[in-house]
Amino acid sequence: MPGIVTVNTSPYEGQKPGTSGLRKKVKVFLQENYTENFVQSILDANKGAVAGSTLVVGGDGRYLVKEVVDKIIKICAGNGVSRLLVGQNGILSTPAVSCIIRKYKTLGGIVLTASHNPGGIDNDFGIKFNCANGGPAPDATTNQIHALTTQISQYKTVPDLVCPIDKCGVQKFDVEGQTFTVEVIDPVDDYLALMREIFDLPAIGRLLRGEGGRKFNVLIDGMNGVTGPYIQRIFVQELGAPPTSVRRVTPLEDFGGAHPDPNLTYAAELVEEVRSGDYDFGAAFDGDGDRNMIIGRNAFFVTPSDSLAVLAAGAAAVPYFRSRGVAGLARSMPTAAAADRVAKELGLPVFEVPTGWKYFGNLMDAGRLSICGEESFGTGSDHVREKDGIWAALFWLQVLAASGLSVEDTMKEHWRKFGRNYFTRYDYEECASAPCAEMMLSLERTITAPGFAGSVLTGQGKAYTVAAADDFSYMDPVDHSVAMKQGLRIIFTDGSRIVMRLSGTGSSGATVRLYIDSYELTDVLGDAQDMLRPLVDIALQLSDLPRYTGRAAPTVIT
Ligand code: VG1
Ligand code: CO
Repeated sequence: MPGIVTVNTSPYEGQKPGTSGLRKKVKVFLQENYTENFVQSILDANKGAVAGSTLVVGGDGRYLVKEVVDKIIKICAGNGVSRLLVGQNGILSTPAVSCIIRKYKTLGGIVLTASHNPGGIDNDFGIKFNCANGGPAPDATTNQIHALTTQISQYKTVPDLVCPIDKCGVQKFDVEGQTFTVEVIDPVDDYLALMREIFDLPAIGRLLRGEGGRKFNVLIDGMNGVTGPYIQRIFVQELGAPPTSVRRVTPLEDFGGAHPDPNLTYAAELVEEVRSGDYDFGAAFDGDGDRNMIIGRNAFFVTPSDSLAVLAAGAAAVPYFRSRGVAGLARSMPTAAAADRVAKELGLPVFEVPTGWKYFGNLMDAGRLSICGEESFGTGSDHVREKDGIWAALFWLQVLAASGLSVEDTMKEHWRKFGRNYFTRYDYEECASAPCAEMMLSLERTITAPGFAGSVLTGQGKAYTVAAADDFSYMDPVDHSVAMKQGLRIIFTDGSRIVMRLSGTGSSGATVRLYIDSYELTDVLGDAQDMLRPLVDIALQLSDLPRYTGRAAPTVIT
């Protein structure tokens, strides 16, 4: 009979969850008790509720996931958790974890992922706690977890408990007289069941198989991340798309060396294949399956902010929204305001929240928000409490099946009706931290100085008048919690915006994100980079970014 052992430990600095969980280099997590400390702190933050509870555990298949699942099983056993639902081989996409937490009404879940960050022994790992609503823990909880990591002196574990996770099934253990159950579950079953409830999958299947005249060729790219098994099951087995319509569908510990971030830079392989092949639709997802990139024939690119707006406008094509209606829309602050125009047309409320999916949860739980998104390739709804890549691709296909249009024509129709929010994001990845912090401070001083509002800024000969500028702060309309310092923004009188913030998901150094959003009512077919160059110029001059970062060009342009 395996027994509980109390292990003495001491705190590590810096176990502070960022935008979405604790993300560090694998080697940091490999330090003695580093992972154990954080997991014990998660459980301690739920004190009182842990004994007798059920938790979900799974991750994106990256290096270290299996080892950490094993540690979590042992620590949960040591802390009186009564049941764990664990994805087979440790595999569960982030939206699937959210789905399973909600379906089985568990206390929460532990997600092992660094999402879009590269994997492998020299790259990143991450641990995130999701609450009973299925969503990422709110700031109050992550702050509490962090506080506990600074004081931890012991953790409890059951070192002799042996629990293989390579086969589905129920395993029961007697831990000092209490039954501890580990249920290894199929990673896809529950998620697929939910997709069947939400969508008219047979209609999407007919489109993909070319029944009814119109053959629609898709190419779905798992980027060697967690979505592989989901893509196989849903697109090939369930919808009957040919096996050639999927690629990179085996989860690999290092993502095959890929940077599993679905954007034009890191998903260039997919873009090239769709551009040169006979494809009507391409989609790629990130390492943990919550992000999506959508492209059309000839690799026509859909900006995530536009994707949110198109899906919101087309929600009636989806049985889930037809029967429940749409209560409201939301986007993160840096996301272009295209969805706001749809909300206006449909008479719906629209919420602007800080960056990070955790800020949508309360609104969804309160029944005020149905569909939301972020410019960072995140789209989702209240079917779970995470963004959901495969759901977004199915949503697009449902809309296209109903309209009979191509991706490009759908987008152009949308712009003709609503006007277009041109959007671009420049990422300067892994810069030195100190000068970036200094740059942000200096920019904040500039834009909050008296007289800045009302001033005229010029880039490439085009003049813009500043209407307002601030460091974005947000009060949650449901629980009135406040999040401060969520990004510097300059809003011009024509509605154009410049936003600058530092990333909260990197594992080392600083990543600067510069977002530009500008609205045109009729001039909707221009090139985004051309249209936005004047505002980019203004942003670079004002922030002095090239000098502070030493970078003449961004790492990624979206
Ligand atoms: C980024 C994105 C943000 C997203 C977050 C988590 O955060 O900007 O919109 O919610 O990643 O996505 P940051 O702080 O680096 O800008 V995921 O797919 O990494 O969980
Ligand atoms: Co992700």
